[in-house]
Order: sequence, then C-alpha cells, then structure tokens
Amino acid sequence: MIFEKSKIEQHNSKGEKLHSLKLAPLLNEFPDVEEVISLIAAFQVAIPSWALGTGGTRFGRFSGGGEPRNLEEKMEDIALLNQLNRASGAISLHIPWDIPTNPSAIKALAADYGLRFDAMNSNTFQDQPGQEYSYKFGSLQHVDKAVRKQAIIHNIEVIKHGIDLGSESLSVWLSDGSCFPGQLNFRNAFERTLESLQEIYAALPENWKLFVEYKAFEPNFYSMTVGDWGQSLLFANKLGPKAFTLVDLGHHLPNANIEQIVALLLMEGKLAGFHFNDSKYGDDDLTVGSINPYQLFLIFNELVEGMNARSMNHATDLGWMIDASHNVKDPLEDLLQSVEAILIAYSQALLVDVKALKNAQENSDVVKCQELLQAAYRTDVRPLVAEARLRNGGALEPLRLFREQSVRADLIKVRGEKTTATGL
Ligand code: PSV
Ligand code: MN
Repeated sequence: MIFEKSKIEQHNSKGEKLHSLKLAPLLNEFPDVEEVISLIAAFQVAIPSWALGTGGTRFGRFSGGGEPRNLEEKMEDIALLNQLNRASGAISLHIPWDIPTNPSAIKALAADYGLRFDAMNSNTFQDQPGQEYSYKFGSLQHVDKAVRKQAIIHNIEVIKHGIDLGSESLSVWLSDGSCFPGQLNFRNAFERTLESLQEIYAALPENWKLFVEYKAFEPNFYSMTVGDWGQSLLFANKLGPKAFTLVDLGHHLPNANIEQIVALLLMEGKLAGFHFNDSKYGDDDLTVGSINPYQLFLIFNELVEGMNARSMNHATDLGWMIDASHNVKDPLEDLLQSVEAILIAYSQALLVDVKALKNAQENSDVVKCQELLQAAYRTDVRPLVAEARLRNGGALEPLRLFREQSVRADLIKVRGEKTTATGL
C-alpha cells in the first residue's frame, strides 16, 4: 500500500501554518540552522526485515493483523514508512528469514520503491529445518570443526545474497557462549571463533565491511564469546581494516556508559554503527527513546563530536539501523516513533554549542558543561525534524497521517487478520 502524493500534500497544507509558527523561533535562535536542517534531511535509518511483524516473548505472541507475508510485502511496508518520514530508505535482511529467491526482481522492486539494501545479517543462533549440524553448543566457536564449517559456509552464502542485492556489509551476531561455569574453555572458544571469522572475512568483497555485534547475555547466561565491546574490538582488530564493532543499545549490562564506549570506538576508527532500541532491564528491544531519551542524546552528542573530529559523513560513514521488537504496538507505528526519536536526538546533538563546551571543559567548569548539554537536550527540535522531512517530500506528522488514513485496517483487508511475518 503506497500513499498517493496528494494525500501527503493535503495533510501538509493543513498543518503548514502552525508548523511555520513553531519553526520561526528556532530559525532565529540558531545561526547554523540551515546546515542543521540539511544534515537531518540527509540522515537515513535502515529498517530490519524482522521488525515489521509483531514480536513476541517465549510466553506468547499477539498479532495485530495485516503483517507482511513475504519479503515483497516487507519492502512495501518500508516504502510506506519512507514515504511518510523520508528517513527510512533502507532495508536490512536477515538470512534465512528473508532469502531473496529472485534477487533481480527484488532489486528491481527496491529500485521502484527507492530503497537500498543495508547490512546483511547471518543467523547461526537457530537450527533450520534440514540443517546437518546443530548450533546448540555454538556455531563459530563450536568444538566440532564440521559445525564451524557449516556456520562459515552460511555466512559466506549471506555475503553472496548481499552481493546480488548491492549490500556492502555483513553483520555477525553470535549467540555462542556457555550457560554454566566450566562448560567452555574461554581461550579456545575465542581462538576458534577468530579462525572462523577469518575465513568469513577472507570472503568479503573489497568494498565490504564486517560488523561484529556483541551482547552481554542471552541466550547464553554464563558467558558470551562476543560479550562486550572489548571482545568485539579484539576480534575486529585481529581481523583487519574491514572489521568493525557494532553497538546494539540493548546489549550492555545495566548502567553501562554507552556514550563513552562510542567515543572510544570512534577514536579508534572501529565503530561500525548501531542497532537502535531502548530498554529498562536488558535486551528489551523497546521503541527507541521510550525509556531513556537523555542517554540517546548523549550518545548522539559523542557521535557528532567524534565524527566531526574525523571528518566523517554523518549519514553514510556508519551503519544506522533499528533493532527492536513490537509486542504490543503496531510495528509500523512503533518504527515511525523510533525513527523520529533518533532524528530528535541527532538534531539536539547538532545544536550543542561545541566551542563553549570545549572551553568549559578546558576550564573544568563542570556546571557550565552540564548547562550547555542540557540546553541542547531541552530544545524542542521537533519543528526542525518536521521541516527536514517536508523539504524531502515527507509528511509533517507521519504518525497522525498513518492513523488518519487507517493504514493498518487496509493492510488487514489485503493481507488478512492472521498473518505472520518471519522473524523471532
Ligand atoms: C540479537 O539479540 C540481535 O540484536 C541481533 O542483532 C540479531 O540479528 C537480532 O537481534 C535479531 O534476532
Ligand atoms: Mn542487534
């Protein structure tokens, strides 16, 4: 289901007057506001192919209906999001959940929708029907060489799918680890994982990157072989210049200082990018910015500062993706909220008075440092985000338009009440 352009135009003209009133003070207050708006307008966040259906827990799953039944419908959903917010123009595929059986048709469809293929994701955390060896005790770390080989071959197949579609990166998240003390020799597990990753790395095309995602716990509860950014960075450094550390916001132990992790990874030129989500307790996969928007702002503050220090392109030099699960919300509404939260935090970070902050830091003026950061954080930047969206041809208020047009009801009519999208 794709919106008629006129619907977006009607919606925008209805809200235009109020929008201009809200925007005006910001245009006056910030001298570099035009640059800020164009940076926001350029920013894109990829949508994972597994986040378009209802998520669940091990206790249950409650579908809201109208879920995409195949990859084509998932792309249709992302195109719809992108029509509304003009900031979701990329899809990240998980294999084997979304194997592109006819890659040239899928590529052509993406071109029609104006979508590009972001990082490819491999899956060696589940056993697939007909698979020869089980990943119960790990994949790339497994004590049995045959299991490791099977997982390596899978990752190389994922790279091949990605090449067909024009993707340029592979994200590897391993559930490998151990559930009980003594189960695993940590050093051997690390060495076996490294050897396996080296084989995968060797299969990367010249222009590709390998993202090594870490996670503190789950599904293994005693040790994770890539359990934190230190372990991931160790792998990335040993692998070579095409390997980077991927930060998923939900993959840290409580109270971890993620913004500091980000600053140092950027300093080392080893930050791959992000899986955005929010959490209260662990890997909760909640809507971005729903629990701790200040932390998100602080992360973006480090990102902007660190990327500027390395003259990086904010929009294209790192991988930006959402990795959330929607248990009780409409997935499309949830994704609109997440993208909006990301753009808000990014905009606030762009408004930090960097010179004054540097000066306050050099003078150890702690109070001033906090005032400066919070002045940016407490600015209502929503009109700037809306203005960037308008300039890109999107909707003034994507969520409102989505609801006014009863998009979900229409999707249910076409796809049915009881559809299930692939994913966890
Ligand atoms: C694992 O928790 C993770 O964050 C990885 O990125 C997976 O690819 C994704 O979630 C989906 O299970
Ligand atoms: Mn993730």
